[in-house]
Amino acid sequence: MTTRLGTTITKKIMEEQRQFPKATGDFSGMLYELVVGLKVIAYEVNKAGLMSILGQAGSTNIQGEVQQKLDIFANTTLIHKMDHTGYLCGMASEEVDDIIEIPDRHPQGGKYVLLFDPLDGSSNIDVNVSIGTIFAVYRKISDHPKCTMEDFLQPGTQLLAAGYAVYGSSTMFVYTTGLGVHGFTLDPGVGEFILSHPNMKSPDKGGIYSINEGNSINWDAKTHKVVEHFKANDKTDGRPYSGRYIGSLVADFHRNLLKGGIFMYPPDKKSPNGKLRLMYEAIPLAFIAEQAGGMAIDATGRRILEIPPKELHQRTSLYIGSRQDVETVRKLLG
Ligand code: P6P
Repeated sequence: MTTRLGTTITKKIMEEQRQFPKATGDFSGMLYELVVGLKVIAYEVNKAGLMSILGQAGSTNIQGEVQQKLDIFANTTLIHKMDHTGYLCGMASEEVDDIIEIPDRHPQGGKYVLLFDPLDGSSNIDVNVSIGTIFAVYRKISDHPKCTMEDFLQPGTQLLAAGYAVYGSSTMFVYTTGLGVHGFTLDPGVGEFILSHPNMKSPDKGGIYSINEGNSINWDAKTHKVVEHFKANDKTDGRPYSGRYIGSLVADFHRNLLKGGIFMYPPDKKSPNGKLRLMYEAIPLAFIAEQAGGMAIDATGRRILEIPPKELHQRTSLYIGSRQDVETVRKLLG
């Protein structure tokens, strides 16, 4: 509905559902439930400093990364929010080794699978830097009654929806179902996400490059050439670009989506396949980038959405953002 508050996310989801006459409402219902889960995470993140929920949990995840208490809270929140809805046949999380099946005590036969990074950038939690949640939704494709790995290892071209929440100076929810990218800002007083950025479009060429230059000793010659390109002095081309790197993928991506620019995480000696995760980081953000007129490739120049996944937690290099800037990188890496 559109109230004095503006257009709520409920109304936007319903508007999009109406474009699919055969829709049963399950997809919309699944998105509603997910949004509630994100609100719960936002509430906890935004008061983390006041609770004993900061700091390390004393455990590590499959990535070998030290888990923060909020990592585990966000992961548990999404799993418990979504596992009994009947909309999903399974989930996958950065924090969990294998696929997460729907317990037999809950409704079975869900049509969708949900993949997520429950709290990306969590090393920044204790220093009050923006962090985020990233998600991707596919249709179940296997004819097995329970979900199988085949349902998860689908290329990004098969995505039904993707989005993220960014917990920063305000909490925003940005998503696409293939009908453009829409941004909502949480009105904490009412607890509603209100449409604040309809039909988001990324500037075709930016003025920002985002990369961790602390890794430069591990870069290859082509990566040095790419970074030097954006740092070179060519006023006719708007260079040098400004360097901006938050260290939270969602925050860096969101800034570049709004202002224009390119985020790069190249392969290097430490991370020969890149550091970021294909299934629940690169693919969902690539879907959003392309829907907003941008572009996303890996170091070989492949479109992220066309990379055939082989493993649930596989890594990828990533160059994502304004179309002209990513095209420039593809030429320089060629
Ligand atoms: P580095 C956070 O841990 C993360 O997964 C992304 O959010 C972020 O873009 C990247 O890693 C930062 O990695 O190696 O620059 O610290």
